[in-house]
Amino acid sequence: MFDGELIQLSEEVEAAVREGRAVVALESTVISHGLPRPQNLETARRLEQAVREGRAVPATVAVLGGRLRVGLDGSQLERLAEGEGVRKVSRRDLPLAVARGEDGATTVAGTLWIASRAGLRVFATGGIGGVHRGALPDVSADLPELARTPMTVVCSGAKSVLDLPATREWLETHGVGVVGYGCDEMPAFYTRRSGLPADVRADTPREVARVVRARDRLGLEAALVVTVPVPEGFEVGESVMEESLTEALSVAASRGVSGRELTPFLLAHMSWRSGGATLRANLALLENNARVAADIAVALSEQ
Ligand code: PSU
Ligand code: MN
Repeated sequence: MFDGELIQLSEEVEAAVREGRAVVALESTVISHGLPRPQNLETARRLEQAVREGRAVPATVAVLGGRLRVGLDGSQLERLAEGEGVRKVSRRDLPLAVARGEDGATTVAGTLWIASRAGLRVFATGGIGGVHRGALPDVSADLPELARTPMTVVCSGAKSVLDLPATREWLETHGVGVVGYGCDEMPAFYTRRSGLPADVRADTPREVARVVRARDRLGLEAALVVTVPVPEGFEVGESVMEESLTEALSVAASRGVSGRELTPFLLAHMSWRSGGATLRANLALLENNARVAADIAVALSEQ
């Protein structure tokens, strides 16, 4: 049985959950491991601000000193952005970080686990993990966690570094619905299109809220993934995308980068190789997704 004592909600988040107000969970791996300094701390603050501008309460999730935290203050965000000794915490890492009293930045999987137990229903991130390319079936723990957590996850699809068709099939097999928010295709993170269909299109927060309520009434436990394309003007050009991705994948393979290191390595290498184009896209889509998530959380709290 889950020991609720392990989770600590900030006062603001606790009050909002208790009163049924709109709350948006935010992950912290992107702060500690996904973005370079100083953009990481600036982004963490900007995402919280974007959620507030949408009239929802931001709840960044992390592990601090072995305690599961939902809703962080400024100095806690700084501690994560420093990154020193911060573990990347996916589902399997939760007991390790708790047992050792460590600091940990939660992935989509880790955040889903904690946020759902804190009573949160909407979560904004950049891109979910998925099935990696290559012979080894490296499948992110994000996927099985999505299959068993009834959360609404707003993202820009799965990163183009992944095997997108395989990731899309995985979601379908495991009952995770994909909504195209203002689009018919699943976006591919840095680019607006993937050639892979969403299950349904929604153009307003209310339409998304209707699907979420139906899912809940049916008692289905899987997440609903709401995919939002990177804002126009920040999309990464096709040739830049192809070149930086091909190189990142081959450098990762030649250096034997794998496991938890792989995703951060690919993102950093592509940003360097693209002259920052992928980083600019990443920042733009993160902020945009936080805004959309706030709108959906508000629509959900209105009934
Ligand atoms: N997308 C990003 N930046 C990130 C990640 C995703 O733009 O830093 C992180 C998320 O936290 C996601 C994790 O949950 O990468 C997936 O890592 P892995 O493939 O090791 O499960
Ligand atoms: Mn992996």
